Amino acid sequence: EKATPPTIHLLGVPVQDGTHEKGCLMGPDALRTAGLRDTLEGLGFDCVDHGNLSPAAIDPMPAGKGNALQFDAIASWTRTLAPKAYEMAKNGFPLFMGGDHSLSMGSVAGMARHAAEEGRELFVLWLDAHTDFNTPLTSESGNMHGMSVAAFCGLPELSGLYEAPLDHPVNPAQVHMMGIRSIDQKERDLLRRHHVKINDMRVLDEMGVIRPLMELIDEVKSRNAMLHVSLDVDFLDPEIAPAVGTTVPGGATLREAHLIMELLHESGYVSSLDLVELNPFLDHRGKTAELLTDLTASLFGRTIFDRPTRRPGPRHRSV
Ligand code: 5AB
Ligand code: MN
Ligand code: MN
Ligand code: MN
Repeated sequence: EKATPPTIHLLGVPVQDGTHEKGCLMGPDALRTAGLRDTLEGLGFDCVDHGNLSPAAIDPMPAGKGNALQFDAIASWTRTLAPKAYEMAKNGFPLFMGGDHSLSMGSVAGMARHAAEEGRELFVLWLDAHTDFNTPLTSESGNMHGMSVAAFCGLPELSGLYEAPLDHPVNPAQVHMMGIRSIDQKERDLLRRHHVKINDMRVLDEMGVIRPLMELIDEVKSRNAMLHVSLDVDFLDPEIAPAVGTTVPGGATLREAHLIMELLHESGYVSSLDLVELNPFLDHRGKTAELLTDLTASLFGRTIFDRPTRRPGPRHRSV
């Protein structure tokens, strides 16, 4: 049976209100400049670039924001992005170009709704130095890019971000994190309480990426679920990916990151992707934007040399 490649829907989401560091709003254009679309078309995919999203205005929200900064702005982005993500998912593979990581509050919520409508569950692979599981009550910085996972998992402190309470919150036990090396104290307790699946850097040091990743892929396959991948630039070691405000030393290597993308491609179960936290203002001659483009190419099947492709999953299979 021949697999049909999905159409890739590129969407720029130039949000930067989730962080105090300015520059993420240039992320989508840096990815365009690095040739993301041409690269994907070169791999045989049809691509549609939907341009950049702009958030619809909302009525200011009176209360319940704790110490979160820019709550209303992030709510506007989220309420605009979630339905857009949901619509794009019906017609192919949505690729969200950030923008800071608060983008995932909308992208994942939209994908979760799409998955539920297809009668499937949504798993999330969170590639990040951070767990982004703060709430307005636990966050020390107040920056909302550190609260995305808590939001799309339906923690009540963040429910005001959405138009209506989330019908399809992601199950925290179905959020698998890799690359983690920075967790805040109160965030740690929350992560434990909600059973988020955390593979910290120690796990990668000890067993590499294959074992924890195949554990996730096997679970996704056995449940015939969909898998959303959220790639924060700071997952990568700052030596190879300097264009990010929140660098943490000791990140994933180039080959670890590529191996993850190649295995994800072979799984055939990836439904959608966030490329987030790219801050082109901090880049060196575009190298981080180019690296993200190369990693995305691996996710869509670029190989170093011929390799027999494994059987694609149902997501990419023609009906
Ligand atoms: B990123 C920190 N936990 O809440 C906080 O880059 C960092 O999207 C959040 O992962 C980092 O401010 C958010 C200290
Ligand atoms: Mn993040
Ligand atoms: Mn991060
Ligand atoms: Mn960051």
